[in-house]
Amino acid sequence: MEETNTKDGTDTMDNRDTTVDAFTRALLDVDRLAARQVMEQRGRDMRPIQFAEKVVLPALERIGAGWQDGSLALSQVYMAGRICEELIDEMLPPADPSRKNQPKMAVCMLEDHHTLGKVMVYAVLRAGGYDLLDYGVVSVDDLVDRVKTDRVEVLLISVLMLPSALKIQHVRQQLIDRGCEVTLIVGGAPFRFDDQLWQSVGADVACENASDVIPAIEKMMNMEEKR
Ligand code: B12
Repeated sequence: MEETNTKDGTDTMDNRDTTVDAFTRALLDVDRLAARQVMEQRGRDMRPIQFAEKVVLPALERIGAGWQDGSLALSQVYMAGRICEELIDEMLPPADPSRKNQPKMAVCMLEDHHTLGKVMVYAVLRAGGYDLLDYGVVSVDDLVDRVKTDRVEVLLISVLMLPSALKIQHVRQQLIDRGCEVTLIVGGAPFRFDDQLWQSVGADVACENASDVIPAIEKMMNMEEKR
């Protein structure tokens, strides 16, 4: 059975499932206090990013599946998302004061209002010592204008809807047309469902989790140095 990196090494999948159950229940009851209690209890032996990825993400996926099969209302999905947003904001650490020597970076959601993935990517990078611009929700044209003006070298795009993911190819094409050499790192549910999608929309890298972003950027920087 898979183990997580806990202090005493006792966090089995069963433990984690119980935590996901308790957290999901709290979200569906719109019980912020109970959700926070689960977070605080698990926070003793899980790093914040682990909690976000191993508990928050599966709980929201379960709730999303409930909405798809008609057993839950969109309002429940919405409130669950809002509570998670507040908790993630609170638990992910603030910026590391020692900023890294790094390429100019920006993160955005492309015509998509599913904010949690982007919030996590931004927080992980800031906590890891990277500085980056946060464009929020942008359209293709607006994004390309801003990337050009800000001379962005690495662009991180988060999308959760397939139509938004497909728009990334227009971003890539416009960047080429306007002579911008930009590394595109993408993430979000459509890329988890289809592992070839990132290539077909012209991205350079796809990350499954927010915590994969730092290794991806480091690898990219090492490759640049060797050129
Ligand atoms: C919560 C939720 C909502 C909430 C959003 C609340 C909020 N403030 O974010 C609300 C209720 C508002 C909502 C609305 C809608 N939703 Co919705 N929603 C979800 C749900 C259940 C969970 C999404 C989520 O927050 N997950 C948790 C976060 C943390 O996960 P994540 O974003 O994937 O991020 C992780 C990784 O992907 C990665 N990552 C993400 N981005 C990036 C980027 C980079 C650079 C990197 C490195 C990593 C990375 O890091 C994170 C983990 O570490 C999903 C179901 C699902 N399976 O994803 C549906 C889902 C995304 N929604 C869907 C739909 C259709 C909608 C609506 C159109 C519904 C409607 N009819 O109105 C609207 C559209 C809103 C809009 N215009 O954007 C569909 C999309 C289908 C599709 N294929 O296109 C899904 C898949 C549900 C489904 N199965 O049908 N939704």
